[in-house]
Amino acid sequence: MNFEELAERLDTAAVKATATPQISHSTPITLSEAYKIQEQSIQRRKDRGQQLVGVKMGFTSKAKMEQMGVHDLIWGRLTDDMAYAAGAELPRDKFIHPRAEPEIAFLLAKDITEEVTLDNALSFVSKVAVAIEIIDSRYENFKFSLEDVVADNCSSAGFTIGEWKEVDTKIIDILMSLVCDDVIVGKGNSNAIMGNPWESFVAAARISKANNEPLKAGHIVLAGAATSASYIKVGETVSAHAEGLGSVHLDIV
Ligand code: OOG
Ligand code: MG
Repeated sequence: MNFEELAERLDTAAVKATATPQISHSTPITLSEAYKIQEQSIQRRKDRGQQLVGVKMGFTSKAKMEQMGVHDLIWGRLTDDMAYAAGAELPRDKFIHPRAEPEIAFLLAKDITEEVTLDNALSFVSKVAVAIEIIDSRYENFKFSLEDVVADNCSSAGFTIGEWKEVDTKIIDILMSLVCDDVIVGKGNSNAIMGNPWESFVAAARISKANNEPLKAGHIVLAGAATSASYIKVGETVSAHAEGLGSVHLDIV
């Protein structure tokens, strides 16, 4: 099977909300081949008129790595059809087995044309916000290898972003939580994200540039969850809270 066929298989699984077997069970692929498959699956979305709106980082915290048994930083692409307005309804039947994560989002102030470091990172960002990421592995039982999940665009399926706050709003060492109805289902400290969530932004800038897809003004970066992810059910309201950033929710219908 060639990469285009694998990209089509994953894309179709997403469109039809039907799980597919792990690629690695039948076809050994390398990490760079997995990113190639990811790129081709995103190209299929672009061919349908969808647009790239940013990137998401994954496995930036121990909580996430331990939950999924994958121990390397990964990155995926966000397209405009994945975006939901804050407080919107999320139709459960568009997904296979969706999970939610509380995240921090960055909004790019300008195109990235030079090296980004912790010292200059703030100058590339206009706003920060709390966000919910909806992940929905296209693989059966939400199980995958590192290469599988990368090929599957890092399980990206949806996201919503809370009120954008000024870029100097504190995002280091803040409490973050995910609440389903009134139950706290996950909580952690933002520093669980690479010791400092800004490190995730720096990594996103470096990795996107290295892959010829440099971040542009208006793009969004999701830093990765500080907590493990939770399955979401019809009828629930899921909300993410981050100290000082406020909260955002989705109603699962
Ligand atoms: C992969 C995506 C990981 C994060 O925030 O770490 C991720 C997955 O767990 O399915 O989005
Ligand atoms: Mg995530």
